[in-house]
Amino acid sequence: MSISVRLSKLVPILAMGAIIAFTCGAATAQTLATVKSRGTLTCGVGPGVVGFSAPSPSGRWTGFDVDFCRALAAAIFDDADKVTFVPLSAADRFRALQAGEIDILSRNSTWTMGREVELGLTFPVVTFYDGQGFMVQRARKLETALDLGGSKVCAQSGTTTALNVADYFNANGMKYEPVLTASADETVRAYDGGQCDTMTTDASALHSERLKLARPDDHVILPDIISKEPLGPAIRQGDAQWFNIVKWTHFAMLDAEELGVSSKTVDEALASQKPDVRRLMGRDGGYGEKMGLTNDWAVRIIRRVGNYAEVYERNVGTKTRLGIPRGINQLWTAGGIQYAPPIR
Ligand SMILES: N[C@@H](CCC(=O)N[C@@H](CS)C(=O)NCC(=O)O)C(=O)O
Repeated sequence: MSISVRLSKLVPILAMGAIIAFTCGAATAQTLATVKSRGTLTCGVGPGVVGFSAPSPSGRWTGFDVDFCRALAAAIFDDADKVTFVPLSAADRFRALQAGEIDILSRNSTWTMGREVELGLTFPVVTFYDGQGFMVQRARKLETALDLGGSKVCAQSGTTTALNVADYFNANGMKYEPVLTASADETVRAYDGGQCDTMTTDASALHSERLKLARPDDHVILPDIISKEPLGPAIRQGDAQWFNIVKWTHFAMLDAEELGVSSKTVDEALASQKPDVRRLMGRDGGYGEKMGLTNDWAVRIIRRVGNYAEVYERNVGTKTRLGIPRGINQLWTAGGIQYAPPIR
């Protein structure tokens, strides 16, 4: 067979491959266009962890994870209410994202390697650095989780929580009996009803779930943190534009805090001559349009939702019922590990 024959056979095959590659790329890289034409962002959230995502009695969703989707909607539509919240259980959340039922999952989900390489998902940023803790009855006067040997341990199925418990008890040569439940409310009921001696999940969620107990003050969260739980939004792989928008929404809120721009000072900031502030406000650089949004995308986020500190303090901070200190979620300039790359 001559080379020309081989090539002529190859060309249509290569062309077809290019078309398939192009259409596949296009088919998966459409999240922003889909959201814009639908007129609302579809956001998967936890069904009811106060401070992170919970509906108010009037049906309005609030919380730290909810606000991330509101920030995205603000960036896209200049309207933080253009979000349809879809409550999802721990076990169902990643399937819903894979199936395209939501545009983004913002549900206290831990970024793990398996969830990326096995599920085809990606976690663009860490919005809340957390770790797993234990809650016990105060009257037991326990000082450390190392005294929990022989416990019945309540945890939610479909989470990293259940896996970490096994690692922790096995590594420390302690016996335990897992009591796995399907929802946070069930876990709380089981613990409050005495079906287990300790309840475990992300420490932030323990602060929230403690409020659901009959007598919250009778329970303490032990100081031990047994895992790394970097929490953040998840999206499907293969949409670089959407990946950038999600990532930079978080970074804009961090950069705004670092530069002292808040929902209260955003109008002043629009007149600032500081180069960093001018780029954040979209007065220089034109990065918003290059990302598929408008150049004032960050202004919209800050005005409608706030900077990172505002979102944190409003939902989970020390002045809320959860009372979680900023801790490692402080900015890097204040001793924490929240660090945003520069907008430039
Ligand atoms: N960060 C862990 C745990 C996430 C999780 O689902 N935590 C439970 C414990 S509070 C929760 O949010 N449940 C909400 C619900 O079922 O209402 C993970 O990603 O697996």
